[in-house]
Amino acid sequence: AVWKSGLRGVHTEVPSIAKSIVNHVQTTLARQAYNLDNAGAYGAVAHTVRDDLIINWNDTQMHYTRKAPKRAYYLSLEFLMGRTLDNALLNLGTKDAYKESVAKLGFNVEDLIDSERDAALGNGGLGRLAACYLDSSASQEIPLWGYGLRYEYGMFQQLIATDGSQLEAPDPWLTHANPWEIPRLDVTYDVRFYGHAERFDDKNGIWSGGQEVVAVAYDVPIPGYATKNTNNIRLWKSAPKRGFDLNSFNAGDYERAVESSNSAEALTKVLYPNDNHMVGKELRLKQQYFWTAASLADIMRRFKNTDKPIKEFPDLVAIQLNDTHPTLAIPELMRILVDEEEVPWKDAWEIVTKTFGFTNHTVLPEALERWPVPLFQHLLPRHLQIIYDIDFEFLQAVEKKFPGDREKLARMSLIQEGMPQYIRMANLAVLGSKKVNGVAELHSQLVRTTILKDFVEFYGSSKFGNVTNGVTPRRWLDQCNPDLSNLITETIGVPKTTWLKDLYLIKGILDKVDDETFQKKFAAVKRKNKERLAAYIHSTLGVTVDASAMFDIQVKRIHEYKRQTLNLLGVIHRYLSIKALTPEERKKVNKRVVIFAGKAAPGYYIAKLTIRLIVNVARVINADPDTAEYLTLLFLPDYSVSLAELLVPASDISQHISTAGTEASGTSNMKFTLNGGLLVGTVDGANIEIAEEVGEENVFFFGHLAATVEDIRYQHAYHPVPVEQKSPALARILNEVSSGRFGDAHVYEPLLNTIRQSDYYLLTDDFDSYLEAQKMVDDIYSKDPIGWIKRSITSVACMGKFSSDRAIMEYAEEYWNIERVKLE
Ligand code: 26V
Repeated sequence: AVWKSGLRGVHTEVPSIAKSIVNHVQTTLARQAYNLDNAGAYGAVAHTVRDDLIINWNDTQMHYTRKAPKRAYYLSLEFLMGRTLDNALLNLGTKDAYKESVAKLGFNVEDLIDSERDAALGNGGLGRLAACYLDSSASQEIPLWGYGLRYEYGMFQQLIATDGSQLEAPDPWLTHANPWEIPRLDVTYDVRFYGHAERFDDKNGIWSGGQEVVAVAYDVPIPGYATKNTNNIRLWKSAPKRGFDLNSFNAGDYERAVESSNSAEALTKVLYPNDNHMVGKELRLKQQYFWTAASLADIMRRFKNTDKPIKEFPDLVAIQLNDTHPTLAIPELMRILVDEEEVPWKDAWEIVTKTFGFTNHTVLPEALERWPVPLFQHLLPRHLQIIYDIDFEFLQAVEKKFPGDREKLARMSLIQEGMPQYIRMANLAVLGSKKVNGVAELHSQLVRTTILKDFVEFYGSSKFGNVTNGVTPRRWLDQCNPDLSNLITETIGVPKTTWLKDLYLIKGILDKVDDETFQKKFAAVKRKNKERLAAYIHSTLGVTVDASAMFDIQVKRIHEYKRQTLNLLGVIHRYLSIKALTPEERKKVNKRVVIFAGKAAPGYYIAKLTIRLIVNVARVINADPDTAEYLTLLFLPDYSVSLAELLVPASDISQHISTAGTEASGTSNMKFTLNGGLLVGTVDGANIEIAEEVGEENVFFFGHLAATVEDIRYQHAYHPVPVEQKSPALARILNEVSSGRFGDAHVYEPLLNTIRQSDYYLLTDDFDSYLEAQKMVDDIYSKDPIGWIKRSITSVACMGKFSSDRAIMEYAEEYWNIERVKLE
């Protein structure tokens, strides 16, 4: 294939690959080839692949520069990449050749692949989505770069203590050199903080003094699948502007001498481990400004190299804001244009509002970013002036359109009144953007009718759209489930390199849904994946699970809105029900293995209690000989992208059970369904669109709808009904937990009280409906196994829409107005 054979030496043949590996052992690693361990072999292989990536990277960037097309930039504080080697080999089309070369040298390529550490520069959905979008942009030949931070410590490692509590350990992922990055020590920008700002009558100004920190670029090549196009993620590392303070050094005060250089380096030390929860820390705001300022300076420098007049900036540049985290890019671009480029304010604002797009990923109020004005003023005095100027003009326009509506003005202002005042980043992102979108139909609808309602009335609805999320089928089907991928290829008679880039083509397997031979092969793939997971469970937890049992999986961040507790209470119900049966009756029970995994934010008390309760309930259930054959409950520690790659292909059902209206989209729901696991879910996020595609009869829906949630919360507050009345089954289970049956009764009271008292997430209202859905699952799985397989086949076949290729093309065509630029 063409994309494999670069003119200047992407390694495609076994001898040249082997030669290069040995060469890297001896030179790059400075080691002897004859006593090499797996880690050394991994390093040498990675460096050989890195060479391949760099050749394509260079060719692509040269091609983009020469053609000077409009480019898109994806600004994201998180890129949850996972491992790179396997994906690079797949996308380059060289996996077989490498496998053979590595074998010749006495190693197994799968072992090397598994020895790689995850790049975990993200919390969850938002960061993993960014990683899928980069893969899709390169694969679809869309000229796009990601911009982010090069955190020295990624997402913390999760340990589970003997009492079941989550413990956190740092993730020093860079301690063994990272072969997947290219340091660009010559690409640097100075970024200012603090200091003094002056503003003049034309709304231009000067910002001076304060402290400067240097941003240093590190590039991560992103190969497209079955194309030479290789995109880029540019990650910034902070460094002190001057090595250290020589005066203090000479005076013998060594601590003082390195103080400011340490504080500069602290900026990119660590990823904030909060997901869907805002904490107003100065260091976080510093990270946001450091990253947006460096990225914009870099984008501006690239634009200026084209020698186009500044008003054509939006014809060559589209910048997508991944949530509000990079919203400072809006006042920063204004500052560059007005203060540095001397563009009149009005023209500058026109440029800005043609350049940016804003994606919202949550409507949870506690996740909406607001910064205290005093903190902001101290750190970014000039940007505060600019924000005040934007706000002033905007409020005048609102007043003109809706005269006398003081409350509307107060709601829409960039400044929230109070002591202190706050800056509302979502409002700023809306004002500064050409288009705003949510991440699934229901979510985008909620954005338009709740948090941004006033803005829709003001701007009109055409500014507010939807792009339903997607996932890359390269990692989330071909890499994690090669047997299913091969089965699809042989069944639909279309080459893998075609259907993996046009996922709608997998519909072809529908022809075989009634074919017994195909059903058997399909079921055998699932079984093998479950056995692979069972082996992992045995090796990590020492627990033996029966791969013939139903595997029921809920893996995602631990959060009240995602309702892991609802699942757990359902498991306790199942346990008590089985226990109440006679040994004879038990023989008819559908066997289940229920698996949880996920991290809790270190400061999120209730989420951490949830983990502790899961672990302790598991301890009791798994030790009970009456039920052991029928029910196993597991909490797998340290959930990660790599662990997801093992879990996703092995589910019979997976759970996506957020309170309706709270989960913006979800993306693991797409991954599980694409791999033949059925969904138990609420009518929320992308669950709805998955059901539209695969057929509602193939999804186990339950629970109240988003439209009624507010009314129910009102009832909770003003006409509360005791749990005993609403759901006797639930009341009994809560009492069992309170009675100490699962240990430490008093420890769990705060968690149980969230349900007994305000029950904000409606567990009491949805519990019985949840049990009914689970009963349907049990009935169909145990009584109609063929029917189950057919549902599973049909689901896979209908998942074409959820490729991130579709999503990235929607952004390209409808939001950025950019086209493919193929490297020949
Ligand atoms: C927000 C914040 C708030 C400030 C402090 C730290 C922090 C860190 C991350 C976030 C992002 C929250 C939004 C988020 O992750 N949303 C998820 O986005 C997924 C991709 O669109 C979507 O599938 C999930 O449903 C949604 O929860």
